[in-house]
Amino acid sequence: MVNILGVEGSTNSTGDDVQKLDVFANETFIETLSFSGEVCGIASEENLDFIDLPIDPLKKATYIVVMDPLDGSSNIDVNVSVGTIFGIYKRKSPEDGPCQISDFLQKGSNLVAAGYVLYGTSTLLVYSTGDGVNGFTLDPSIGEFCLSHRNIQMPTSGNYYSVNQGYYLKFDLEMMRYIDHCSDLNYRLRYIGSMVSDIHRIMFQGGIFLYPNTRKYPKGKLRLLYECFPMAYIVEQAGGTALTCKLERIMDVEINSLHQTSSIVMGSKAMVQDMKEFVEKYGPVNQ
Ligand code: AHM
Ligand code: MG
Repeated sequence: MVNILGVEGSTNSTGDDVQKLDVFANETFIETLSFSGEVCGIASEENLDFIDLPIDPLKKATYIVVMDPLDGSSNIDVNVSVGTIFGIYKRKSPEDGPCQISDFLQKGSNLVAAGYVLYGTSTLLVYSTGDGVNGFTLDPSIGEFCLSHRNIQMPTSGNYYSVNQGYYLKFDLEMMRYIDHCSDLNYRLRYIGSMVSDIHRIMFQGGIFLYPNTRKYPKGKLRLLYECFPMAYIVEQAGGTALTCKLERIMDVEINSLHQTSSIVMGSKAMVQDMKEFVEKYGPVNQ
């Protein structure tokens, strides 16, 4: 049997256990991107620092890739869907020199493309270059992703809310009140613990996804660069909204370090608007 399941033995930059499949996915993506000729630097959730790739003067690679190679790692060993999240930027530093940290510390609004891969009942690539979102399903018989979901539009409202409700008592008052409201309206709670899967449902059926700040993660748990920016980009491109719990547009949040985290609320426009009203009503006066 291939030795690919279970923990690898180390922890990542935010203290989570690293799984063997995290390492495998990370190494595979880095190797593939290194040979693409298009990418000059990579920042991965699994690496403390960014990777500066050697420059091929003939190809002049100008793209920066940020990625969470395997998101939802706690689901790996129990065969539940996981995903890959990635974002693509243009480098800012001169093309003939090494990459700089400033090439990576770019706001979400600078992304030129982003996407995710969902490893579910089929393998699906959902991708945008800033002109809508399309989905491509892997056809294993030819080894290609084929266009299967053209111009995905997120419903403006829905019946699903997705949050780790086990942390309810650790949320701020306004988030508790909003979650009570979701329950009062008989919204259906769905939480896989794999953001790609949770968002993917919302992309097609409408709903809201929340990962608020908690006592354990006062600044939120999800990483801006590898998780929040790319997913917010896709959500906005599909017609949805993505905000922090302080109501700042995710794409405009200043980023100062590679592994910076944020609270996040995203999904159907009307539902995020509803949540916004709860923050305005119950949140601290001077946010
Ligand atoms: P990971 O990148 O280590 O897998 O963490 C990210 C995941 C998200 O996919 C998911 O929304 C969240 O962590 C679940 O966290 P929790 O178990 O605290 O609810
Ligand atoms: Mg991960």
